[in-house]
Amino acid sequence: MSLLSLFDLNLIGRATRPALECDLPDGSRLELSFGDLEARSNRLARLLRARGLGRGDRLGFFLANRVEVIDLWLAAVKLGLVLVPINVLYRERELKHILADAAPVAVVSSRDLATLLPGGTAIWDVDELDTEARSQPAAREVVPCDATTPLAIIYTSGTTGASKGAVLTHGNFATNALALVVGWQITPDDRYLAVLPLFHVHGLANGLHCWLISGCHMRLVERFEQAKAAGWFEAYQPTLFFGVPTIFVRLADVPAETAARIGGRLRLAVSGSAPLPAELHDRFRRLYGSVILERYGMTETLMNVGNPYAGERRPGTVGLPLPHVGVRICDEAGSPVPDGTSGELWVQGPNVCAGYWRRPDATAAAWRDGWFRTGDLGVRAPDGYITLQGRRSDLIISGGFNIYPREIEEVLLEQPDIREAAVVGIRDPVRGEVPVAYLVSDRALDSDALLAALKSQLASFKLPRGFVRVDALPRTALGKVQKHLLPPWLAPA
Ligand code: MLC
Ligand code: AMP
Repeated sequence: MSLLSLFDLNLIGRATRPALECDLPDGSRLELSFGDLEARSNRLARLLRARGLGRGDRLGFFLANRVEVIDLWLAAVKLGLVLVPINVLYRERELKHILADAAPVAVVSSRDLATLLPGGTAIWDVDELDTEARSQPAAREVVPCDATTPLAIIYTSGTTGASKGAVLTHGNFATNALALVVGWQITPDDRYLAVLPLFHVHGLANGLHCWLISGCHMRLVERFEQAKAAGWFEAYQPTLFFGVPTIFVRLADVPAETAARIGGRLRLAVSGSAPLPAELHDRFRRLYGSVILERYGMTETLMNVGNPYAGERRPGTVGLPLPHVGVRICDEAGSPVPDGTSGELWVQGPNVCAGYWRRPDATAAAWRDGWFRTGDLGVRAPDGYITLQGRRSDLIISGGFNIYPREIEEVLLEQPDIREAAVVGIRDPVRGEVPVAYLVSDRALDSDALLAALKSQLASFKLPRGFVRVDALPRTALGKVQKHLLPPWLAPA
């Protein structure tokens, strides 16, 4: 059964069933059945074919959450296209890199975002596509695909400062979502409130695919907004909710009575993409009466490990490997370590991507004997529960978005008078971590000028919370910066 056959259980099998609701920019509410989604995506697929796209062609999208992303996704599944989702917070430097690397035929974008795309990009306006597609026939045309057919190239932060595209196949997405639909007992009666962005795998591979395969109902919002969240929960009464820890920090501010009402309907709240503090796990349980299920995934592997649906959801741990995922914890030499000993998590399974796009060197470095080296450090308890303990690299995760310090350091080093730069993550009660920059400079630092320079090039979540001038960066005898020896960050009073 292909990925499309799984979607067809609902697109065709439950065509008249309400599938989706979302708000339109004019304030009206759009409600669609699975049959409507089938017809919309067939029309779009025909239009994309008429524009010359076929199996294996790459098409970018630079869009906030909206129904057209779903149309595009379904059309790509039907035509064998390879979509390149792009984070809408990315700016010049990130966009130039992704577009040069993936070289998509075009990028589908909206009027407000398209202006951010580098000059020379072939941009297809999402509203124009939508209007043009309406005159296409609604009957389906399908290019057969199998588990090995690529469906997306998704960019993830690279240790070299430039991100790499993970090539994810129909089979990767199918196995991941099947395990979750069964493992989390998602049924057509569920109601899923979708707030995570569809340009990253948490919202896409878990959220969107669980919805399409289970046939539950989804309310899609453009993005999570703290001020509106309680109202969405109260009005929609979701049974399913997936978030990152920052979202759960925000939800912990909801008045207790409201939270208890929301929690009474909520069957499953899932957190992932960054560590969930045990204290927040506890606070959410007390407020909402719902025990968060924490899970661990990556762009390259989709979801790997999760706390059980039935059974103990142990705070501070990411739980147990999914049924199709092999997990080894290895020492530096690549030998498995005994339980209770820290090591690097290696994973294997049909969820692991096909490799990095046009990066045989990076692919060779990340795979060993059929295992994917995650770069995450962790330890397994004798009963199998895995606790993540950090990363081999100095990756920073802020609000569930990844930041490689090197990327910020490179831009800082391009600024006048900056001779050396080291960016580190510091703890933040809301975002988990935020970056701070330590700089060796010939003159006093002009924070505003530095921020302005960074802002034009990088996503806003990468902007340092502060700049600290130091005389020199601490280095080893071989010249490697020892970030742990930098002076502690003291927030301005
Ligand atoms: C945040 N912003 C967004 C946005 N999220 N803009 C557009 N779309 C989004 N989804 C912008 C805001 O406009 C603002 O910009 C800034 O970010 C901070 O916003 P905020 O309102 O203060 O947000 P906050 O309450 O702090 O919440 C932020 C957040 C966001 C939690 C909503 O960080 C988020 O959506 N995180 C999810 C990341 C995610 O999906 N990760 C999964 C990766 S996959 P400005 O310019 O005003 O600063 C993965 C693998 C796996 O990791 O499986 O786990
Ligand atoms: P990304 O590259 O955006 O896919 O991010 C993947 C990374 O997020 C993983 O390699 C982990 O470091 C981190 N991550 C995901 N889930 C968790 C979690 N539950 N706890 C801690 N870190 C996590």
